[in-house]
Amino acid sequence: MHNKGPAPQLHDGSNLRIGIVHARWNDTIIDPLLAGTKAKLKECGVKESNIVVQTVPGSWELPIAVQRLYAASQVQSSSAGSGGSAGDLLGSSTADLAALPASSASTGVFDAIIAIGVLIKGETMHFEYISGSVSDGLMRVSLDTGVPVIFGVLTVLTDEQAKARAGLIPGSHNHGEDWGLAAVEMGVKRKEWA
Ligand code: DLZ
Repeated sequence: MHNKGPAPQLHDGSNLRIGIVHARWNDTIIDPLLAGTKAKLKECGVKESNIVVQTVPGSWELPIAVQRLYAASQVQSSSAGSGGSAGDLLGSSTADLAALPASSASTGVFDAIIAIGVLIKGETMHFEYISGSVSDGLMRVSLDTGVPVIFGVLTVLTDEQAKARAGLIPGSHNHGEDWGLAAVEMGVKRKEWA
């Protein structure tokens, strides 16, 4: 059965700064989800230099990474011009930062952060513990900080279900696109509601 999401809304993301944190588990599913997310951000006008991508080992690490990335952007914003970056404060790998042209890496508080992970149920209770904690953790970070955190975590029972949500099966939809649109809409609305 296919769940119907909301009709896509395109908002103007040209003034937004968006963070993406993704897990590295299940990378064959993560990669197309990340690509779909970024494609929609750009379609909404978000500049490449205003998209900061960080990685963590697995989905369990997503809440702390989102929290630190946001906190780092606040520190960086209040000492603008000091030359640091949110990535430095998060302790990111240079490989992640290398994805951004150093000269164009923007500074400022994130308007929204997208957390991307793929949890596939195995034979043990890992799935249940991680998916519950991660969803609770991401909601908590969002409410505690006031930054919209987009829930880009697939919690699926099979590889097939994951592929069908990453656009990897003919005719299927890439959910990353929805996450990109949601981030822009919530980033714009957050500014309006400030
Ligand atoms: C350990 C684990 C397992 C079994 N499955 C997944 C998964 O399907 N997706 C995912 O993102 N991460 C998984 N992990 C790793 C945990 O999220 C975490 O990175 C480790 O337990 C280290 O804290």
